Amino acid sequence: MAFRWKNTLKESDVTDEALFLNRRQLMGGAAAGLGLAAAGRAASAEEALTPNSWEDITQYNNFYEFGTGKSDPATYADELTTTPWTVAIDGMVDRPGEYAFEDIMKAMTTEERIYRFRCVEAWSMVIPWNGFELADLLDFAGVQDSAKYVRFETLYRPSEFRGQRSGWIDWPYVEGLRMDEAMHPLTLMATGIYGRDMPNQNGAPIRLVVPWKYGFKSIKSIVRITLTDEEPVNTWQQLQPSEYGFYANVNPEVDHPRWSQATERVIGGGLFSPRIPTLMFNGYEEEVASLYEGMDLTVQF
Ligand SMILES: Nc1nc2c(c(=O)[nH]1)N[C@H]1C(S)=C(S)[C@@H](COP(=O)(O)O)O[C@H]1N2
Ligand SMILES: [Mo]
Repeated sequence: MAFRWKNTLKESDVTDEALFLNRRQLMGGAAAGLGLAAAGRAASAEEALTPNSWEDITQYNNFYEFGTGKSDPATYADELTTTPWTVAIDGMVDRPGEYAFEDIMKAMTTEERIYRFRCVEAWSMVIPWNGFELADLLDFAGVQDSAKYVRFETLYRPSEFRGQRSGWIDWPYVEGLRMDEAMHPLTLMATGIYGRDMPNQNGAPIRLVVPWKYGFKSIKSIVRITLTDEEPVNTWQQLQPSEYGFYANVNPEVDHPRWSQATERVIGGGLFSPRIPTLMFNGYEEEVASLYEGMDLTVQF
């Protein structure tokens, strides 16, 4: 059963960003009630994180469907239409279907999660997401025992995604998770930021957020979720397998072949943008290290 933590205030209590910035994420009493040994694993979730500004989060993006520049997603975001939107859930599930985004939202309860976000390019932010646990959506669809992985696909629509008119990436963008990673309570399907609907440049209307992995795992604008028994080949692994793997766990001890992963540049620091040490599993080690026991993380990077 999933553990949960709640915020001290609900979205309805948020009057402005300044108030928002004063909030802390707290471990909910619910988790203790479930009898989980919450103390250790709550450590990073409980820590006060100061989110980046709305501007940082929505003006400095990676979303190659809109172009490769950091400001391309914000510049061309309006070219994408996100209504109507459906998410196909298929493969090894009991209730496959084309689910309308609104129906998913009716079935799920969203909450706020303030997470660290670390790109493989060695920059980072702190982002206040709104969303629900992927596990809840997978339970809703009914995962069959034969399923070992989850494969995600982004919308393919070159008429609106100008980046898809060039073919250097084999569109659509694809990502994947192992089943235990997908079911982990930190793994979020995000539908908003700062209590507002997800901006297009951040992956509207629904995207994945896996806070202990490099940002490229957090696939945007999802239209298909497939339960499978084969490890999916994700887009960056397909493009450059010597540099990007399937797991992509944040790890300061395993450098990218072309740069160090030991530190990261904090977005929003202006000219004096500080570099801070990168944390193992991006600071979520207590919660997720057990998933990778016995694995050589230098080989399965
Ligand atoms: N479909 C799709 N998803 C994507 C990407 C992309 O280019 N296309 N870029 C990834 C990378 S490299 C990062 S760092 C994050 C950036 O998310 P953000 O712009 O919301 O910060 O989105 C990830 N998800
Ligand atoms: Mo990234």
